[in-house]
Amino acid sequence: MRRRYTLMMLCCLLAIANASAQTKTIAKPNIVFIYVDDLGYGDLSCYGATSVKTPNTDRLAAGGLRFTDGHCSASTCTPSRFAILTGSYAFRNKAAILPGDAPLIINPGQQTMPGMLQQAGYTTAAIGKWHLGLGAGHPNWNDSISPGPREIGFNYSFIIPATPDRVPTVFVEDHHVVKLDLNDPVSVSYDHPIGNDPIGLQHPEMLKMQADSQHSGTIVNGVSRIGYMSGGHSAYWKDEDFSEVLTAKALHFIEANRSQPFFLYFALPNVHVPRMSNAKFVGATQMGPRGDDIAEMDWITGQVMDQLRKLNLINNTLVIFTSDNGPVIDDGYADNAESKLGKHQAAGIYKGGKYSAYEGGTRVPLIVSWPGKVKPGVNDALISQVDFFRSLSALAAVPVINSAAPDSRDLSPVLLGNTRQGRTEMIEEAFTMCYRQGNWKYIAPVTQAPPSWLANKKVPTGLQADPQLYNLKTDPAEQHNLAASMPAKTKALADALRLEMAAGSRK
Ligand code: NG6
Ligand code: CA
Repeated sequence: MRRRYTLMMLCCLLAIANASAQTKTIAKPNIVFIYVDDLGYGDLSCYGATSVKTPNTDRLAAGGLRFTDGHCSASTCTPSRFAILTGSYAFRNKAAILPGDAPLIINPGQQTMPGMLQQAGYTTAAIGKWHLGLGAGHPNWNDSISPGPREIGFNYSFIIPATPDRVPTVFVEDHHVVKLDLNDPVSVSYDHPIGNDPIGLQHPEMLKMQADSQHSGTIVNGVSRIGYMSGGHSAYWKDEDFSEVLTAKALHFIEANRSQPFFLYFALPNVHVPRMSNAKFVGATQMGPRGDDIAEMDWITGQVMDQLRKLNLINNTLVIFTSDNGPVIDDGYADNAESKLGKHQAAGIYKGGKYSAYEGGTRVPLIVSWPGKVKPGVNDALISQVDFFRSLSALAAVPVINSAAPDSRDLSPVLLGNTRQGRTEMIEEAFTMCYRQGNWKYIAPVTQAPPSWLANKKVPTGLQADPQLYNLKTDPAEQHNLAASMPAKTKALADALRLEMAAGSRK
């Protein structure tokens, strides 16, 4: 009797141990998030590009799941990044493109995606472009810079504070500017020139590429930037070294954390302006610096995948590859991107691109891979990056606290390729609000004047005084505005958008 009881207990214990071992392997994949900057729907060969070859990204897509209706939440960077990390649409926080000395726009008290994973035992890192603000605004770059990534859930950070075209042109590692000499302190201003360094407006002869007036501030590495900066010369980055410096940091983080669950948020500066690839990639394509920067981006992706393979982590790592907004060809620097574009369609068949309310603004490449878990193929489900928060929480079996991630939906079955049933509706932001409902797309009339520099962009922005309605099934390129002929449908979508904006709903 006693023996039978012991045997029963032993079986029970074994069953429990087995179950928990299983939850461990299933529940805590490493997560590597490769976030490319300004990469358009048509910029990869696996999405139809022929003027540039992206073999590493194509391989990721071939072994994983490639989405055809995946969206960043906005057609510019800061809002999209805010939405990913908080699970909240950016308009709820009025998050817009930030200057390089803006305050951190994510509240350290709120649950964030990295914070949630950290609570579940993940080691987390943000490497690459940040652009979500630092400190309380106008931080002292010569001191400890806080709050920043470390205060919102990242164990480690090595960042470009804003964008490659904005000062300060220095890396910040955790709380400090890298290689700073305190005898030559950094100051930053976005209102008026400071210090003695030349500025582009006055010294165009010193420039590697000419720039528009907004990009004509302090010259660093032969390129004039947005904003003014003095000091910090020993800490200046060299744009051509971005790929090597950042990739080395990412590979090191993966190796150092190989034996425990990790989350790597790897935000590449490619293919944002100024496009200054490493010499290894200059001339890699016929498209000039923008094409070469795509080739370099593909190499970086290959390096990350090779590292995962080499360390035998590939089967236990969920890789998500996507972009923060649609493509832009001329974004302020004379880099021949327009003249060398040829037949390349950076947004594929879609209209518009970065800054645009049309599909080209937010429909971006989205590839997910996790061998053995994600069913390979192509998926046309509607999915937004704002959904990663709750989807990852489900995949990693980590609870989201109630008030967090109000706009995020758990679409983990979609990410795993188990269903094509994604969102039925979705908000898109682009200096106005857009609303998808199935194949219908509504673009609200503009209510506020967009930034004046937007008027110089060649990209169709979709910003109009009248409402727009498109049927993406029959008119994916948004050529026929049906708002006037379908007033009831237009009103229904406008009302649904207003309701969702007012509610902050989670369905
Ligand atoms: C714009 C800049 C553009 C780019 C963008 C941010 C001008 C005229 N243009 O304001 O060059 O920096 O902001 O890009 O200033 S993003 O990908 O980070 O959203
Ligand atoms: Ca961007």
